[in-house]
Amino acid sequence: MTTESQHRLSFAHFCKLADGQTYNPETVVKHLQEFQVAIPSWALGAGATRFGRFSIGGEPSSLEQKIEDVALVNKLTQCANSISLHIPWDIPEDATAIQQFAGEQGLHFDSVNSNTFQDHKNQKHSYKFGSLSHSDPRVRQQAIEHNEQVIEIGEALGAKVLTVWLADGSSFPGQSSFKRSLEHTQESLKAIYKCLPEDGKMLIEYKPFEPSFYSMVIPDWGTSLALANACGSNAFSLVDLGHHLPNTNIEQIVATLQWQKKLGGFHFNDSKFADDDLTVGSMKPYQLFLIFNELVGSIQDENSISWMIDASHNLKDPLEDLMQSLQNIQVALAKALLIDQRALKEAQENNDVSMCQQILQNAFETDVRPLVAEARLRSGGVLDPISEYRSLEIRRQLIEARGAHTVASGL
Ligand SMILES: [Mn+2]
Repeated sequence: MTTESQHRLSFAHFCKLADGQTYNPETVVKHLQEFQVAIPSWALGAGATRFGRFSIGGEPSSLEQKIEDVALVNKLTQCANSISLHIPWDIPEDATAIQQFAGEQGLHFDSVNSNTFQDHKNQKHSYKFGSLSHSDPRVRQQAIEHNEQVIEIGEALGAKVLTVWLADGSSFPGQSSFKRSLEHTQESLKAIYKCLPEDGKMLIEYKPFEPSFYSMVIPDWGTSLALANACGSNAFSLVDLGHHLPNTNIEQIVATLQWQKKLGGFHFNDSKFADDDLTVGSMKPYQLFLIFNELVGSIQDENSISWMIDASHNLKDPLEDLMQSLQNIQVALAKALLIDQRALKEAQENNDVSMCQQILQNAFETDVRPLVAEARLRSGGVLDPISEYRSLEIRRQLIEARGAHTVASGL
């Protein structure tokens, strides 16, 4: 474990070595302090596979408790000042009171997520065979109205971003018509889009497979982009790192969507196969760095992308998992900010392939942890969030207060 005085030494050492480099450590620290990632309300309990769920104890059982958990993560890390809600898992009974409660803890609501991938209590029509793409107009209308309700809840909470992810698809060839499903989806999304507030945004998330195995109605960025374009200027694509087939060049997708000015949201996680929802940066940190290399332009200009962690698994303490994810996001961002973009452009123009690789790897191999810790300390966080969390025995206290067998709402 690094002590505060060791940190001072390593930060001073980093700054000294940065003499003559193209980056300014102070500027990187400033960018790190400004970069905030939303925490979803479903990432605070033990996640699950479809085979089982193992409670970790002390899980939040109300929206207030979820807000308290996010506030705790933010207090230690100072880079997670917003919360993203899943409706209907977390419908606030009194939106004004909840917004105030979150505000008192330094948090705001970032985005609201609709859910038409499972049937809700007292719902008239089933989503078993789809929602916005369903062959039956009554089901589509019900799903549209659900999204409208989510927009309203978001507005009451000060969240202007609606994220739509559809589980719609087919598991057997011939089960549904690709074209008709897309036409229905487009028509439904346009109806939802009309209900957005003027400064609201709609983010359309894609996924190549699962829960449907033969086809998903919105399987890729191209389909998501086409639908966003059909809706209007406030509709965007959302990239979830786990929603790609193995070996997909996600950084290129990010660049393409930025080129089209249609990258609106980003869900961080990591995976070995596809939607594994593992800790950000735990599997492919170089890929994360390359993605941030594409993103740094928009981070430095104007931050209009909604950033969120979308991970949930069943082994670690979820709060520790979130703190590790946040650290890895900041590390990847800091490394991307070290890249000598001018030299990279020159090497690219000269087709100097070795130098291009060298420039990226020089940045990637730099230990930026002193910069990340410095940013955290300057913002009022702690040097080592997980050590602090463990030495304060927070999980033990949560179990004492909430019980050993509580289960957070969600999957
Ligand atoms: Mn997602």
